[in-house]
Amino acid sequence: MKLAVTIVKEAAGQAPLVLRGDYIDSIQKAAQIGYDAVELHVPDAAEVNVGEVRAACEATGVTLSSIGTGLAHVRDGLSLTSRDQEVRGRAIARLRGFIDLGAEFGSVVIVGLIKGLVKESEGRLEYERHLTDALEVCLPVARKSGVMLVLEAMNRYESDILNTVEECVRYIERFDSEHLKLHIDTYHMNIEEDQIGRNIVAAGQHIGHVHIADSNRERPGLGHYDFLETMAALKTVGYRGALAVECLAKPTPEQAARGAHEFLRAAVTKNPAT
Ligand code: LER
Ligand code: MN
Repeated sequence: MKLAVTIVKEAAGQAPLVLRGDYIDSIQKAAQIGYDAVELHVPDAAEVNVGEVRAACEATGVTLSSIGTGLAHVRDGLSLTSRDQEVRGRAIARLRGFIDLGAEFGSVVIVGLIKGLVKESEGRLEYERHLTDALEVCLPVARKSGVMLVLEAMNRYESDILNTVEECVRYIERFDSEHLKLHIDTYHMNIEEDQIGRNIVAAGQHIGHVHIADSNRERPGLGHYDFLETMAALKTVGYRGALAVECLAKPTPEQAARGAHEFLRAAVTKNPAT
């Protein structure tokens, strides 16, 4: 299993994104620490200099496992389920841009906060209709580009829908597409799941991406989350994607990245088949 760390140019201090600043510096830092990959968070794919990022990846051997798209919602207010048709249209265009970027690097594209919230939509039924319509537009684009979209199960305090693994799997199954998978996040699962290991195993082949933070969203090792149980469950389902560290950048971004890497490397070693 590849270890990845989140990178972002600018984000709020409390955002659970680790290495901050210039992408090229962060890719180099991730490589120095020993990460196999980075997860790039950006509000708009058009803000990424593909040539520069590709050169940094080639020079360091670090790959771009995943693209985080939530900043399109946080910074620019875009939502696939907005009551405003024009906003939905811009969100879909933004997601298509992320798919094109994912195709350049073989990255999965996260559909997390860009989904929007029910309370910002016209209502639950309309929310589901708009989300389904948006995915029906984007999935053929993803298929053509060989990109996987991953729908993140997020806890109730951050999202008023699609909180549990089971709820997300039920929704994803409607599409019957190899290009739409489940994205789990240990921090969210710690809040929402009744039994984490069992529910990961039940989700099985649907799992397409994994975020890692401890129960308190600090780097793994600083809370009470049972990472060995999650690793064993991921091994059982044959998960081969990245474990991407998305945790608070404390006490400093570099210390969070180093500490998380050290902890996860040891956990993966205890669980050799991962
Ligand atoms: C937000 O809590 C989160 O987990 C992000 O991955 C959403 O894009
Ligand atoms: Mn997450």
